[in-house]
Amino acid sequence: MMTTAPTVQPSAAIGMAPVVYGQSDRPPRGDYSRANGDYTCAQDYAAYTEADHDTYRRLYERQSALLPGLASQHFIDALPMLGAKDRIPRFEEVNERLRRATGWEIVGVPGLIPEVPFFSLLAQRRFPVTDWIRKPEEFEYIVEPDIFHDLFGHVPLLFNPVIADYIQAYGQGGLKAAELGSCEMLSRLYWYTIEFGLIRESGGLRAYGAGILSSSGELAHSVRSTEPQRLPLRLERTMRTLYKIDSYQPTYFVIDSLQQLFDLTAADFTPLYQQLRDQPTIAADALEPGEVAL
Ligand code: HBI
Ligand code: FE
Repeated sequence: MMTTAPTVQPSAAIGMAPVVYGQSDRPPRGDYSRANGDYTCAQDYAAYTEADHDTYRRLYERQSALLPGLASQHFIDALPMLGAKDRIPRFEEVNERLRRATGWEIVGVPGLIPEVPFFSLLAQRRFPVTDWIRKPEEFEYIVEPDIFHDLFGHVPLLFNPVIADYIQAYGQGGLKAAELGSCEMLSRLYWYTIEFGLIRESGGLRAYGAGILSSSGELAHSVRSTEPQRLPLRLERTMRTLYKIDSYQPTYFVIDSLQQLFDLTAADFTPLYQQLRDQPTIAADALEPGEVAL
C-alpha cells in the first residue's frame, strides 16, 4: 500500500530521510542517507538475505496464483517479462528487457520520495523501485510500498506501450501540477488509476492498479465484493475524491480501456485545476447526489 503524496519540508537536507507528511504517520522506512540528489540509490544486491529472497519468492508465488479472472489480461500477459519469480532480481537484468520493450528503466530508491523528484523520474522514463523488502512477519500486510509492491505491482505494466506512455505523461503533468500547486489533485488521479484502477474486460471487471495487483486480499475484494462502490473514471470526479492509505478502497474507478486512460492525459489540466480548486473534496466512500454506482 502506498502512502499519500508526501509533503516535504524545504529544509529536508538531501541524504537525510525527508520529513514525509501524508496520512501515514509512521517514520519513513529505508535508508535515505544512501540516496543521491535525485533520491535514487544503487540497488545493494549483496544486502538481500536468503530470508529476503524467500519472502519475495513466496509473495510472488501466492500473488501470481490469484491473478486469473481478477487481474487485467494486459498485466497477466506482461508479468512473465519481469523475469523474476524465485529471487529478487537485479534491476540491471530487468532493465535490459524493459529498455528494449518501452524505453523505461527502473531505478532504486529508499522508499517514498517527494512529489517533484518522483514526477521528474517518471518524466525521464525512470520508475522508482523501493530497494528493500518487508520482513517475514509483515508477509500479510505492509503500509509502505516495498520492492514487491513496486516490482510485482508496477513494473510489468511498464512493458505495455500504452501504460508506459501514460506514466511518462503523468510525470510530465506532475511537474506542471507542482508549479500550479495542484499535486494533490493529480496524486488522486494516480491513486485511482495506476495504484487502484479497475478496467472493463471480458464482460466483467479486472484490476490493473498496482496496489490491488500486489495485494492478496484486495485483488478479489476490488473485483468481486459488493462492499465497495465502483464509478466510471471521470477527471472532475476522481481528482476531487479523497483516498485511504491503510484500508481497502471504498471506491474504485473503472476505465473502458487503457487507451481511454492515455487519452485523458492529452488535455492540459490547468483549467481543470482552476475549476476544481474551489470545489469541495469528496469523501472516499461518498456518492454525490444523482450518482449511481456501477
Ligand atoms: N515515491 N517511491 C515512490 N513511489 C511512489 O509511488 C510515489 C512516491 N512519491 C509520491 C507518490 N508516489 C504519489 O503521491 C504521486 O502521485 C505524487
Ligand atoms: Fe505504488
